[in-house]
Amino acid sequence: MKSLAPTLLLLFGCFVAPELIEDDGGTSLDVGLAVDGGNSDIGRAVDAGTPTWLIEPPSGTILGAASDLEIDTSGVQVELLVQGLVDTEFGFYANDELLAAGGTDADGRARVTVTLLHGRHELELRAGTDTQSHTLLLDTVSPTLDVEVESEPARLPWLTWTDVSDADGVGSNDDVQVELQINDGPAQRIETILGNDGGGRLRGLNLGTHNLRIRASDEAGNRTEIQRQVTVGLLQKRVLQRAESPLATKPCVGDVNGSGLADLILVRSYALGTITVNIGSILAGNNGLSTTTATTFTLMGRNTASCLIAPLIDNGRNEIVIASTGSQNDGRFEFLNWSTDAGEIRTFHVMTESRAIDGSVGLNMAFYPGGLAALPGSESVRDALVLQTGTRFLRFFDLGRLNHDSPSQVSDVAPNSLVIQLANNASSDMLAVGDYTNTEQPALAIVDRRADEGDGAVWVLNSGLSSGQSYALNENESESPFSPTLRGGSSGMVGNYPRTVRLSPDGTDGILTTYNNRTQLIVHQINSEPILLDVPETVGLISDLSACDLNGDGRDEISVVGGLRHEIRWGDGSWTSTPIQNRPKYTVCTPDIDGDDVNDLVVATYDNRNSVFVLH
Ligand SMILES: [Ca+2]
Ligand SMILES: [Ca+2]
Ligand SMILES: [Ca+2]
Ligand SMILES: [Ca+2]
Repeated sequence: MKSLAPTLLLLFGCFVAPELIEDDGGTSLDVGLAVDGGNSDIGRAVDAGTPTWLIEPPSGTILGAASDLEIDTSGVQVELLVQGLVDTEFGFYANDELLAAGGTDADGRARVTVTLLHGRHELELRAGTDTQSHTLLLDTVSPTLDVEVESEPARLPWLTWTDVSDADGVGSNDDVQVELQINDGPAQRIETILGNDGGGRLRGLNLGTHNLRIRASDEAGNRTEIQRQVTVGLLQKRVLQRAESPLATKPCVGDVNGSGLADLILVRSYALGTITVNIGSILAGNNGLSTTTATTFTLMGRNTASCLIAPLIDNGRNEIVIASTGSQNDGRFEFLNWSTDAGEIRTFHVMTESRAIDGSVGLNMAFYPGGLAALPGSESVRDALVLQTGTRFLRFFDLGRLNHDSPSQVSDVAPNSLVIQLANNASSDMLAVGDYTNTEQPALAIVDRRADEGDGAVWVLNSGLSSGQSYALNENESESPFSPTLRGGSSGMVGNYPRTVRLSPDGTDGILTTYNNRTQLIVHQINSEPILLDVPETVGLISDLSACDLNGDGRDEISVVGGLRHEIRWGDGSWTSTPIQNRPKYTVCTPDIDGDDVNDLVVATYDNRNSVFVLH
């Protein structure tokens, strides 16, 4: 394509600002090609014995930047290809003024050039007694376009485009296509990316600054381009608390006060002489995290082991479950209904059975929707609260039990519950819930890195189990359905900190764990080869993982903390380190905590203030 735009500026002056013009060799409607090389024949129609002249480009054509036009300083030169009577002289006139003259050859063909300005041109071909009108529209004016973008760093920066018009008197005012190109990616129709409302939020961008080109093109190919930049950022806030003792458990998150925003629960342990006191605190989600002050509540158990937030009661919000050891080897699960007034926090609790095989609480708790089969006389599966009681047992606790007054017991006599014996001792985090089997029903993954003599195995349960039964996970193939669904196959292939991860928006969930002695990651998916993910060495030995979509594109980001620092793996596979480097310990993905409709991250450290940060 010839360099049209700069010459047009000479011809017509500054009809658009120079920085908005781009010459990038875009698509060209090459009107000159119709008879180039003499091979094609534009033909000669005969209508009732009257010769009709064929002219290219045809009458009504809109010519512009997309056409292969010859330009000089006196106007836009348009080459017309003519076919009619042989060896005949002709001329093109506008208002009786001769614009171009020529003569056809022995094949009846000729080429002439007319010089035109922007606008509609009613031409007339005169050849002997033949006359024929011919309209050409020349559009050298680019469309209008205005673009605004979010100026502050944001996770999903917004972009609006307005004033899209081509009201230049030639052709349609509205036939304008707007495209968006992000960095070096392909240009796409902006509506495909941001919808039809003239604005939207840019998804799938990693941390950092991104270059945007927004181009409006009219039907003649004239373009207006605007360049903008947006910056994707994570804001970091430190949670303010009255006390600074170490966290007793990994933080847990969920909307416990019904505000629609997730809340953050932290449990810390304090030594008072020989007594350990557990204090819970809540940072209520709030718009923009304008407050990061946490309020506290008291817990009864001795040593807190784990924390879970789940919809246990049908009240449109979540409850808090805290598992802790009690006195005399009794474990204890406390269920808290949050209230803004600490004195009105309603607490249920259940005890594990003293001196029995399942007498202590473990780390593992999970909310497993549909984990319990329907009771006789009912068709509804029931949601299960999965609690680790004892080193080798999981109990599916029936939530209806929460209507009973505490204390009650989690034991063999707990109504409508069931017990699963694990293949090995469970001394670490081993449960995850997700859509691993591509069914409507969420599945429970029990991830045991000790199974198969250290190769590791995963049991995936995806249908409700019957109340009152005892089950045992078995490593042998023959004992379906309680044999492993996935096996590591070699040492280190099934690791620690199992989490649910979705690597592509239309895939199924995978199970993410550490790999290779906690220095790398692996994703297991049923019926697929595992996917290895290299972790930057700067992380050190991995101490916790979480996964969720942080930039709104349906691909989960993975948050990794290790002995040395905190890094995020973006959905496209690139890594970004955050400023948190002082002994990061836990990382938790949380549903939106600050009101921007995007998931957020919590990172807790063992620094000298036991800091907890929210990255939002
Ligand atoms: Ca135009
Ligand atoms: Ca809330
Ligand atoms: Ca993502
Ligand atoms: Ca958010």
